[in-house]
Amino acid sequence: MSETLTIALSKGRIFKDTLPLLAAADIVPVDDPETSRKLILDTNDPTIKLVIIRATDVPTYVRYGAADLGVAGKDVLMENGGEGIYEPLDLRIARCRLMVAGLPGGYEGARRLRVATKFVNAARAHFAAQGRQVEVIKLYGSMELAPLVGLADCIVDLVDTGNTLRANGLVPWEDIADISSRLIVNKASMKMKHRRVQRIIEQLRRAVDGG
Ligand code: PRT
Ligand code: MG
Repeated sequence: MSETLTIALSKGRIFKDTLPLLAAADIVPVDDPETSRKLILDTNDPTIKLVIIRATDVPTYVRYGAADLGVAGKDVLMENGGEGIYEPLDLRIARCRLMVAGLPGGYEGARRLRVATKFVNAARAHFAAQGRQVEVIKLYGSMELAPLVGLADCIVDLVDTGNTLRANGLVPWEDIADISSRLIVNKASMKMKHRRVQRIIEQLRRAVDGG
């Protein structure tokens, strides 16, 4: 009997985009997380389970070894620390850009900029590198509202199509980083379950490369 492997995923776009890659590694979930309330999903392989958790919790499960592998956005890894985990593969899914955005006009006026974001660490690092004095206001969602009601001068948020910015009369001011999702691996699992983990990494790598 082979040891169990656990893979941590979030619902929504990451699950949807990871499915075809997992299928290329012969891993097919038995239940659909969008309709099932189960948090642990069986797969066609009795030794492989998927755990379905919030996107921001994926690195935590992998760091503590509650999951051997996981899929997490680079934004999440930048913000909550990719420390203590391996990041062997860019899966090139759920792509978007981390941007500064605000009302048309951009950086004008000399006063200290107020920035609303859930990415406080990435925002602080970005503006510090520019030598710009900012006050960062932590929000948990709907960042686009902040400049409209005078809570902040600008936001730092993820942008894909730009539709959300446009719908709220905001424009991109600056690019901070290109974002995609990464395969992450627990360090002990990489050693103790080396053969199986390495095999999955290689199968996913081939699928990403279109092979
Ligand atoms: O939704 P929940 O609060 O549970 O968690 P989450 O928002 O962290 O998870 P989820 O599933 O929404 O996002 C998971 C990952 O997908 C993120 O960590 C990113 O790496 C990646 N991703 C890719 C995105 C987007 N594209 C994206 N467009 N995450 C969020 N968005 C949001 C963005 O924040 C903004 O509100 O979509 C809106 C902008 O989209 P456009 O197309 O209007 O520009
Ligand atoms: Mg979301």
